[in-house]
Amino acid sequence: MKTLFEPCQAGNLQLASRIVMAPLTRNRAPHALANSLMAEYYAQRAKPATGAGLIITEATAISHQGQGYADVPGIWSKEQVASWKPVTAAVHAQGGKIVMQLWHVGRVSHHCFQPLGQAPVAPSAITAKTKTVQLVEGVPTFVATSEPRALSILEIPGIVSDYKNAAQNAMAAGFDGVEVHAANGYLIDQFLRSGSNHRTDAYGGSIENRARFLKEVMRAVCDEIGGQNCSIRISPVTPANDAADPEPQALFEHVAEFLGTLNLAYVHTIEGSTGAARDFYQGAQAFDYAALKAAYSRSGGTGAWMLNNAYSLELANQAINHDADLIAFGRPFIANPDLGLRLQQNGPFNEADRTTFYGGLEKGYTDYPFLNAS
Ligand code: 8OZ
Repeated sequence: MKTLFEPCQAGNLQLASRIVMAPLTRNRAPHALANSLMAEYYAQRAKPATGAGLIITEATAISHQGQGYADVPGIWSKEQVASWKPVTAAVHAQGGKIVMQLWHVGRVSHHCFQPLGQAPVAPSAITAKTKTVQLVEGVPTFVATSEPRALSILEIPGIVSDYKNAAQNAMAAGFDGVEVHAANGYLIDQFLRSGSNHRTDAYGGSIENRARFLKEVMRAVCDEIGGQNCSIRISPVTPANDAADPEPQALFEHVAEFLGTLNLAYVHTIEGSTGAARDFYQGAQAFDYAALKAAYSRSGGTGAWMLNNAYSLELANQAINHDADLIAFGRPFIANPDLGLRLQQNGPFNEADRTTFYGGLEKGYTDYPFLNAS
């Protein structure tokens, strides 16, 4: 019997446990800069014996154009790189590991977050039926996304290059690697799915064409910092942010088969509906995750297989003995800085307070009690 509390090698990441802190947007990075409160929050969760074996940062914008929410951080400027160094140092001081999640929101944005107040960009000019978060006098407020404009094919290499630079910047800031955010209806996912991609050029139409942007981004990032330092997050059937495709099985098996050629550290899959039902699916039948993994292995993929979405301790240990190497926990890590210890003892667990998820300061961020202090 394997357990969550054992080491795991994932590419260049030597992890002391199989417990991963999932990426969590918290909207506490004014001016798109990391800060000392964020360093404290991540450091609280960084010790592998009591916290996470691996931390994945909140989604972090690769460019100003990639921004879609109030007070989320970035990694495109020198100032942003400098702001993250104390965060990686604080995590490493606890013996922890941390990778940065690289994010371009595409159409899930509002023009107020865009350079010169322009329209957000997307594969096609189709507005996402979803909301983004603005802070109105400090209060998180959900607002409809703006109508996007379709990217010209000539603009695509520039965005691929933004991912590459962001990956380089993340390594310069002291991260142990990067995770490309290809999930939850953001830009890469918008290219993948037929609901948001109506292009008639080399980036739309067939599965191969819709996967072209993902492939170009992943190749560029891997070439820049090495596949062993790279990973990806996908969500084959989520409806998050209006993500829609009637045939996710063939699409994502194609993607997985490509990923198997890259020598990645890990592949991170959200099962079902992000933050909701694990058994949700799009398409004619339930999604076959075993076939997804088989497609990855078939093409030589040996990276760690990370799963996420509403895992209990029991379900996590089952998965670790069946199809998973790593399990990512999201909301439980918001409320339990020492989630690793609490899982080892099978509780008790603090409940997360939804009202402090997005925006604010210490409250609901760095003030959740540790087991030994409560
Ligand atoms: C919640 C609120 C804002 C963004 C994701 C980056 O769903 C997010 C996100 C989640 O991947």
